[in-house]
Amino acid sequence: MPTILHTADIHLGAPLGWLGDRASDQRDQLRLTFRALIDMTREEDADCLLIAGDLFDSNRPPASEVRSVMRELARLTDASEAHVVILPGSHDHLGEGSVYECYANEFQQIDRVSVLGLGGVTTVRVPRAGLAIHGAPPTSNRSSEHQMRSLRPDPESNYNVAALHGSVDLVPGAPDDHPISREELSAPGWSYVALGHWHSWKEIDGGDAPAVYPGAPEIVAPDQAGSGYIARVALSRDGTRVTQVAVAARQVAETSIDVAGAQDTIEVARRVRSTVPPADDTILRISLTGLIPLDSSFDVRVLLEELKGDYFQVLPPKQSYHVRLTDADMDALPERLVIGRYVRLMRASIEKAEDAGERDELEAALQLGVALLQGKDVLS
Ligand SMILES: [Mn+2]
Repeated sequence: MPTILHTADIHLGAPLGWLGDRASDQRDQLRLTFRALIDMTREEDADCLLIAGDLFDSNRPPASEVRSVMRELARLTDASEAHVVILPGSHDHLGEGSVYECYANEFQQIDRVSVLGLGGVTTVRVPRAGLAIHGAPPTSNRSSEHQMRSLRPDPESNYNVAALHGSVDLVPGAPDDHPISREELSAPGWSYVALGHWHSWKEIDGGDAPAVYPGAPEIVAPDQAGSGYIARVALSRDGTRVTQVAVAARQVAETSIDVAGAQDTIEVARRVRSTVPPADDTILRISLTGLIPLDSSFDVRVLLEELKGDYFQVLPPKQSYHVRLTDADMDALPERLVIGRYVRLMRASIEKAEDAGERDELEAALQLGVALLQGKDVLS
């Protein structure tokens, strides 16, 4: 039974600045994950490793990045009968000066490695599997061209696979985001549609053949719940079976922490750790909510320091908590201080509020104003 390992959006060489001082560790991980896919293809004796766009994060990756990909591809094809089919994507689109044009000779010299579109080739055959893979890659970062429209299944092959890098169900207002229509996906004669561009696992319903976005195999952006997979595609006369296979070394954990009643940073850190257990493969995204006591010594910068080392990385928290002021707290603020004057003026306004909506707004402004006057970083 012919099998394909389908991946996309590896984004080798991505800057990953959002990871701060761990960016280069994650760039290394992208290479290691790619290497693991090479090993998996060899160990499973898959017929084809299919990369549906954005193998590279840009068309000008450092030479060392390209060479390391070449080495891995040669390592695979030396040790197995697998074919590797690469579809250029949006970041690494095909064209003059693109990474695939610049290194065209080197890519073509590796046995059984094909770049779709290079030299005008839009069909690659894998004879031992009776398989034909088709793709007409983007030639620019944005395009309103429909890649699927020029592809035709080969009647001589047992199985036909379309590889596309683009958007099924376009975001409104982005007609040039490499459109793919559902109607195109339901064209007859296809066994599988290998999609790339969307970074989370997504199965597109409606067509005869399964159409799947495997998503990025390793995290490349913070808002990617659902990435970290590849698709294992088994083709047979009875139909195509797609399995979701987890491959990522790291994942993003998102959590909302209620800071209510926390007297200090240690207490907030304890709440974080009990919600998301420390793990060095976890990228933590926290959002802080609730009302914190006026006399709390909680400090976000100290929290980040405190949690550093417990996780792979802790991203700067989203802060939507407020400092809670009791009536007694407010009475205790001396009127000669700006904060005391502010509280008294705001309370007078709240008393004169005309309706509940206005009162709520003024109360929120009071809490926020007090936090700001105390030098707390509540606006970021
Ligand atoms: Mn893309």
